[in-house]
Amino acid sequence: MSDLILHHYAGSPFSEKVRLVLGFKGLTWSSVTVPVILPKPDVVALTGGYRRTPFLQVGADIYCDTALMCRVIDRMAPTPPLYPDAAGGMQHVLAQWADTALFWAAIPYTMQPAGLPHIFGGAPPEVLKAFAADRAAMTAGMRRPTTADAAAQLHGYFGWLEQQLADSRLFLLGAAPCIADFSVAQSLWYIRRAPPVTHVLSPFPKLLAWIERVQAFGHGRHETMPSSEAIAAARAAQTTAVVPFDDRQGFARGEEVTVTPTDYAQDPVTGRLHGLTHDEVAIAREDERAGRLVVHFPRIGYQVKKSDTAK
Ligand SMILES: N[C@@H](CCC(=O)N[C@@H](CS)C(=O)NCC(=O)O)C(=O)O
Repeated sequence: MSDLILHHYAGSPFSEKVRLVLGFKGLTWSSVTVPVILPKPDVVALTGGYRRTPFLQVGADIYCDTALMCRVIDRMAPTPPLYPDAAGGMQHVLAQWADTALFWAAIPYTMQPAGLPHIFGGAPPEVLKAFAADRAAMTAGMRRPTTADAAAQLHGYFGWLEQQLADSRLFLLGAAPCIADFSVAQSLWYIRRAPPVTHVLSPFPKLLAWIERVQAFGHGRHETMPSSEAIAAARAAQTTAVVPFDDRQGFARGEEVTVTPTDYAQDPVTGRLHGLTHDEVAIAREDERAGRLVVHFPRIGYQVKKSDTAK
């Protein structure tokens, strides 16, 4: 069994981002398939309520959000670097743009009627209906672009990226890949799963050659693991992550807080503050089946709030 357990599903773009990072690093990992829609009892046992996909488990440490997961993978396996100095600070900015603006154009674009059968592989209408209802509830309050809006946005975005590759560099920010390549790749990977809609990429030959290079990293080596085994592994382990505590942020170590995504799938996770920095918040919680866990989130994109029930 590998130390790294990725909880994911095949058709998830954010999971593909992490699978490609694992491939780039040449790592071996355990693969737990999670449900595509709620309910997700075995996910919630480990995360405490966070339902998004993927998440990473290292023993009793649970890492939510790919922004943090990628940093953890890079810390555990530093070579080749995922954040090369040569790619500078803009690699983070570009990755964040790709994980938000580009992603939210690529998803609605691909889910147009011509793309849907390829995404759902001939699943019966009830499955599509249940998926649509689940995602509508998860993104309540968000205004999603129409297919025409999304196609226009993608044309603009892909033009920017094509221009970036115009000097025949191999990767977006230089000769070596960096985090931005993997964040951008997930959206192109998703569109390319639906051949009738991939024509949006046709005017961008350098971008098409680039995505082939990124996808060639593959996914590393992985073995399937049932979720019950992942829960048992968490129960048998103790947290090993050391997260410093910055007491200038208005919280006390051990205080009960909730951590909630600020964009969508706003399910709060409650626990006692274990670590807090400008980059990360870690909370300790108990689960009946999984035992004592530490659940980690990035600081960007999450609200940390004193819990109403805190004493
Ligand atoms: N900011 C999050 C976004 C993750 C995300 O939105 N994942 C999608 C799947 S690609 C999701 O959670 N969909 C709902 C679900 O799987 O339950 C990250 O980087 O991990």
